[in-house]
Amino acid sequence: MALLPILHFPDPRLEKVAAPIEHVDDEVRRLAADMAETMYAAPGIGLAATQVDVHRQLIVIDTSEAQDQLITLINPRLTGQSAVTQEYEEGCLSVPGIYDTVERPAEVEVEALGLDGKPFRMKADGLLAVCIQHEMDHLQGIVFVDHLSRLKRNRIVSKLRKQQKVS
Ligand code: K1U
Ligand code: ZN
Repeated sequence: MALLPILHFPDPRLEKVAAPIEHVDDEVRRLAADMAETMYAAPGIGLAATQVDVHRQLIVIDTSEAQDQLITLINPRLTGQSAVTQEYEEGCLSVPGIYDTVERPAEVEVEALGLDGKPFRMKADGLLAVCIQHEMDHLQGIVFVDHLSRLKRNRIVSKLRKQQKVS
């Protein structure tokens, strides 16, 4: 297994739209394992392939306290969402040190392929619903700061560009 480098906003590669995975093979399972290792090491509760510069529809998530409930979603598709919304202060491994509130549907239903290549459905609420939507956004080239006002987003871009110049 290997730790993968994570792209940092505003890297334009974070704006790429991920392609569906046609075959769930050993290469995909290895990428999923490397992404899980990278997520746990960061530490984080989710990671999308886009963030490690692989533009394929693959997400890993673990929102459990003990970090022992890994969920892998391949080609995830939103099949339902609640009208009721929730606000959550989100963070992102690609936007280090920045946290801000995003409003999203409180409950979602998702269909995806598992590591065995078989389709499954899951319902989520609370933090898991937030994280699924945040990671699915990454696969569409959307970062959580894109949900903030233009003013806030521009301030974050300037701050991170300055930090990236000195580091
Ligand atoms: O997409 C990512 O970069 C992962 C991101 C997921 C996320 C967090 C919060 C709301 C929505 C989505 C993170 O994991 S940021 C780090 C983080 O939240 C965390 C780190 C250690 C322990 C607990 C949480
Ligand atoms: Zn993120």
